Amino acid sequence: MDDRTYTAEATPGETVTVAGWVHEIRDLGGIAFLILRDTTGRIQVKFEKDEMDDELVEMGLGVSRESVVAVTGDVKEEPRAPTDVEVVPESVEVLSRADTELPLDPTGKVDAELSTRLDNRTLDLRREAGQAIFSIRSEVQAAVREAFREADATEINTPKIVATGTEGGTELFPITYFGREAFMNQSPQLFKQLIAGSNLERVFEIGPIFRAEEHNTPRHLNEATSIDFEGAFCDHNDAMDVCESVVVAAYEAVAENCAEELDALGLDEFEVPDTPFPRISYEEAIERINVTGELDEQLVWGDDLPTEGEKALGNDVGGHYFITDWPAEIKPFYIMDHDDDETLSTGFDMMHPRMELVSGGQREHRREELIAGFEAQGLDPEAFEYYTKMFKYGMPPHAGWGLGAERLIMTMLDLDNIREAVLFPRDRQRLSP
Ligand code: AMO
Repeated sequence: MDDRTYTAEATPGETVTVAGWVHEIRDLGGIAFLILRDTTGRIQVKFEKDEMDDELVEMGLGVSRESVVAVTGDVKEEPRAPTDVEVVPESVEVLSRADTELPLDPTGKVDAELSTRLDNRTLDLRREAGQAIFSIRSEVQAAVREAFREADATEINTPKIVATGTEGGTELFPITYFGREAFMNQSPQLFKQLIAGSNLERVFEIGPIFRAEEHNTPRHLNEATSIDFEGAFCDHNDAMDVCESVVVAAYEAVAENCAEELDALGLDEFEVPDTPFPRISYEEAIERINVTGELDEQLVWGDDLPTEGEKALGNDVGGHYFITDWPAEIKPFYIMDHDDDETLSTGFDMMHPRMELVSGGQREHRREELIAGFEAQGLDPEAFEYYTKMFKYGMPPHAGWGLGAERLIMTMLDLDNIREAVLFPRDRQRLSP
């Protein structure tokens, strides 16, 4: 739109055209206000009924809430207005009329169920808090990209339609690919490794992953966004260093650039996590969980950590931390074991006190061992020939990790449900919008 001025930039003395949604109409009798909202904030438009053209007054005050209007007029200083300025209108154009009945209250004064909000995301995200989450998400993604570039990593994009799965534990979504069975990719794992073995060496991707999770929980999605890193000539410790720096960079950017958004979310005590994140071995982790007495049954070596166990340990540690040296048998085939103890893997998880955010590790780059690992996990190495083949042509030692973007945002902003951090979540019930 030509010559449009954002409400936040309307300066007294200017004649402007502001455009946005009708947030509220306050009729005080002889005088009435239309509060117009755009992406930068709100501005008051003043109608003095007796002194203004009837048609103009009718146009401005007869319009329903959430209609889209463009108002042209002079900007005046007005200390009684919420932003100290107001517009005295010369013309009002209605660009789109809204129904008088709205499925939810976009001012947020009346609460709505999460499902109603997700069904009406356009309206829902007119609330300041909703807008704040996605502004912060955008800031986080920009900061993460910048941190990766500082770590000399190249951004890549890998296929999401694939012939084989890689992550045990969750099911694959099958699709039909020109008459053949194919799947939606669960992780860029194998592709990022293949490219770490090229001359690009250090790579990252921010992209969708698809998981036919059985669980319908506040922290699982069926389509999530994975922030992935893979670096040649890195071991698991180097990978953890990069992981910590990327997560801290995201927090720092939000602390520095998102004060208003944090305020809209009521997060006045936002803190950048302390570094270094403690690195706790799996063995120590299960001991510490057992000592809390929070679980009905004591954990033993080889158990995966149950959700309540993760929470108990999270409370005990009180900040972000890594769990290292997992039993080899519960980590995927592509994770390398320690040289001096084959029962121990180089796999690690990075945890927020509330939940797991990251899995990673050093990878098995020796072809024979890799193929043996496939067989040990009941996978057919033939199906992964496109991958194992490249290990014949000079595959450097390498390591990496995957971080769930929505879990990062959810924990950073203390959201109760992961769906709050996704525009259009996919879960067992939800396929549209
Ligand atoms: P993993 O399967 O642990 O590891 O996934 C890595 C991280 O991705 C996020 N995540 C999810 N978030 C929401 N809903 C889901 N259903 C979901 N599944 C995963 C979590 C999790 O910690 N290839 C390895 C990574 C690697 O080793 O590089 C992998 O995918 O935050």
